[in-house]
Order: sequence, then C-alpha cells, then structure tokens
Amino acid sequence: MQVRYIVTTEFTSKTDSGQQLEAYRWDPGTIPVKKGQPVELRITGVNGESHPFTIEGLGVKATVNKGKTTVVRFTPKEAGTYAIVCETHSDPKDGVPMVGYLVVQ
Ligand SMILES: [Cu+2]
Repeated sequence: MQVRYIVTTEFTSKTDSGQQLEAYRWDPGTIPVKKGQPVELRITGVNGESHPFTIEGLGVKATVNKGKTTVVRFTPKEAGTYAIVCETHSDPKDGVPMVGYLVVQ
C-alpha cells in the first residue's frame, strides 16, 4: 500500500491597496505513486470548511472536512498525471483553482 499524507492549506495575503488575496491548496500539490499498486490517500482538512473533490480519470470522489481525515483507496492502472480538483474552489474567477496532481509512474 502506497500511503500518502495530504493537508488542505490556505495562503492569505494583502496587497498594498488592502485587497485580500486567498488561495486554497492541497499540500503537497504533486503526489507521485507507482501504477498497478494500491494507493491510500489520507487527506486532512486544516483550512477551509469543506472540500468536495474528484480525481479526474480515476473515478475517485470524496469530501474533506475541517478537522477530519478523509481516506480514499484506489489502484491506478495507467501511468499519467491526474488532476485532484476541489469542486468548491476551482472556479478561476474566484481566484487560483484548488488543483493538485497525482503523478502515476
Ligand atoms: Cu477546496
């Protein structure tokens, strides 16, 4: 089992003119794994109330909530780069999309 630990984080900052800047992130944002072997992602919610997400192309769908750890398991069959997309924080007009990458080698 390839266990990978991830947290939800948030960068915040203010511009000189007082504009608030915010970006949610998966940390680490790039997760390398080997194909054909089971993967377990343990994702803990630190910043943000709720992050419903999908891993596109792998059929993985779950939600990470603040203060809880969400565990998902799957076995990637094909090498490639798969986007981990938060559905709440991925509209580009709201700022930087909350996207990470699972790299299957
Ligand atoms: Cu999110």
